[in-house]
Amino acid sequence: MVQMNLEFKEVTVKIVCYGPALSGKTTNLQVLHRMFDAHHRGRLMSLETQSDRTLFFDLLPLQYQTPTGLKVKLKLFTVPGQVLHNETRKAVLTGTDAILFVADSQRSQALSNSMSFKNLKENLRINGIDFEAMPIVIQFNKRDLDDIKPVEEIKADWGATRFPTFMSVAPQGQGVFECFETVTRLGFDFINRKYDFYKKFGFNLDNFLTSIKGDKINESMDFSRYLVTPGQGAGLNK
Ligand SMILES: Nc1nc2c(ncn2[C@@H]2O[C@H](COP(=O)(O)OP(=O)(O)OP(=O)(O)O)[C@@H](O)[C@H]2O)c(=O)[nH]1
Ligand SMILES: [Mg+2]
Repeated sequence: MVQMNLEFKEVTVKIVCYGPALSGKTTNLQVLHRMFDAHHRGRLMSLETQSDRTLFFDLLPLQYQTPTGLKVKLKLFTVPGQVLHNETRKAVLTGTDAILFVADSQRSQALSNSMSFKNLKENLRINGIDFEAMPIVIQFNKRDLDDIKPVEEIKADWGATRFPTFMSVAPQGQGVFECFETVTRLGFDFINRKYDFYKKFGFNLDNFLTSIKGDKINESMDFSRYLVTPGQGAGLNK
């Protein structure tokens, strides 16, 4: 749930990267950290075990100020995907405004993907968050590997969903910013529908996105190449 502090003219939005173990959630944040404008990004905080597995979470904070003086903070979190860390996943999901679900495209990971998606639904329910209303973007990562599910098969498995769905190769940055931008648009638009946020606070989402983009992003962004399905009724402002 968005935190609005009118006294300090501050808004904090939270987006969580969810998904099965080793699907590439931490990699998404590492790549985004490199892509974002240095003036707007904070330090990427990662709490890992020795073998690079997320033990608690990663956090990438972004800060931006509107010309009217409103401070906008965007906090990007990852959850630990390993099954045993469910208590941490529940805790990280608290108060989330939108979710990027990072799935692993390898055939061998199909069951892990669907179990993780079920786990997401259950943990949202436990947190008292309405799954049906939650803005969600799906990323099928690891498209560079062998034995991945073809796009047509993924579409057939998942059916027509409301979730915009992208393909990615996270370490190469392919599809990463596109997912980030889409989930951010959905999250902010969702908050705006509830709080009339843009008008009340003089906030412009396009200006925000333009400001936080580093130079590299404009060169590499390619929605049509990575977007597989735009989702139904996603209400994208594009
Ligand atoms: N080939 C390939 N490897 C990837 C891709 N994305 C991530 N990886 C690799 O997969 C491994 C796991 O990536 P992480 O980003 O740590 O995965 P995670 O989802 O954060 O994993 P947990 O923290 O355990 O939940 C790392 O070795 C990454 O370099 C991809 O698109 N292609
Ligand atoms: Mg991780």
